[in-house]
Amino acid sequence: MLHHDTILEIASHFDLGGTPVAVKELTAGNINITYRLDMGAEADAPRYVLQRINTGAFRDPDSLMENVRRVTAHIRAGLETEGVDTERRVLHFVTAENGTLLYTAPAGTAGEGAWRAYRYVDDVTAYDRIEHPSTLYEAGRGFGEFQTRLADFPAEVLSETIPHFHDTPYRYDTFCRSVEADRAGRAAEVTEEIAFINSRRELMRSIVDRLATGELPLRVTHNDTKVNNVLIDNQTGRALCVIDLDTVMPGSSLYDYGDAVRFGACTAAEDEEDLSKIDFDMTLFEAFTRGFVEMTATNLTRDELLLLPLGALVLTCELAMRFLTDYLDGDVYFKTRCPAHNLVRTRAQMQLLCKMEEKYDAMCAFVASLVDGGDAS
Ligand code: GN1
Ligand code: MG
Repeated sequence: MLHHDTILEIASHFDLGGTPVAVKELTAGNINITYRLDMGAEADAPRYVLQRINTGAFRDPDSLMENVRRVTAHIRAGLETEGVDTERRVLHFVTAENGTLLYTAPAGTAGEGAWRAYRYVDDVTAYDRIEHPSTLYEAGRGFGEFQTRLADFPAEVLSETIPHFHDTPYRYDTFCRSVEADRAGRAAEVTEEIAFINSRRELMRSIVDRLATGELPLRVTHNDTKVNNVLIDNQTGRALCVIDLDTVMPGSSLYDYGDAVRFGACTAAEDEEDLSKIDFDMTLFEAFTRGFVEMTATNLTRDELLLLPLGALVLTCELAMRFLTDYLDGDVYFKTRCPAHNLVRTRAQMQLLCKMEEKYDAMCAFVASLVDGGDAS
């Protein structure tokens, strides 16, 4: 964690209406560095999130914040039209002294880099593991609603914050180059994992190829839908607000659905070492799917809905490959807690993918039953 004084100095460049009395690091993300700022000891004192954008991953933070500004404004406007109180239903970013949503701390200073702040949403949980199907159902509704709210957002105004983010064949080429370069000298110890990825090469083309032919439409999507990116109200148990908007870009609905199911219906953590604990839970899968389809059925095409389970397979394989690529590159992208962390993550995603492959027909049958029973067209 950065020094307390450094964080307070960074915070002083934002219009927070005072000086924080407490700072806490929030460690759930794998990319950005995140702190919660408490503006007073009282329970109802305002709180903020202060976050340093990882500019190794996001090369152009100004364009990124412009995307975020537009997307949150669009969602806010939609909620207002419906007469909904927007306070806890969309992120509210705070203006910095330069009038933008970004403060850039000078190079060479302790806090150097691009910072942003937003109002902390109180009395909510961002679940790392969801065990109750009813909560996962809500997460499905939350991401489905997000997708639907952006259905009329003009995709052409969005910058690509990470080019080729879910361009899985492109990532496969990058992976092959990393195997070849073997920069960290680790390729010889992971031949089985490399072979596993190579054997799924065709699978990894299956969304991008369908986008290219038009079989799947290009939409504005979130692209990073781990279930801890939807805030669940502690009082009502309902999904309130989708967070982590850095990768909102044109993409496929299968990415959002697939990544959420990958994370949410797994019986263990993303970096579980004991592979016997990793399974794909059909009850959780069904709950998420029910919520997501309920909120998107009038928006997505019938073919798209029927193909949703493919998203879970592709995104799980893609992430196994991304973790393995980072392991081969010497851990330069994802935050890691130990040298084997990316390899442990790779193996966990491989195990999960095998479990999904076993259950794939059942997954498709469930989605088909929802689509046939509903009003999707
Ligand atoms: C990263 O930072 P976080 O945890 O929200 C990554 C996602 C991965 C995820 C795996 C910009 O997300 O793509 O699925 O880790 N985000 C980026 O845990 O690469
Ligand atoms: Mg993220």
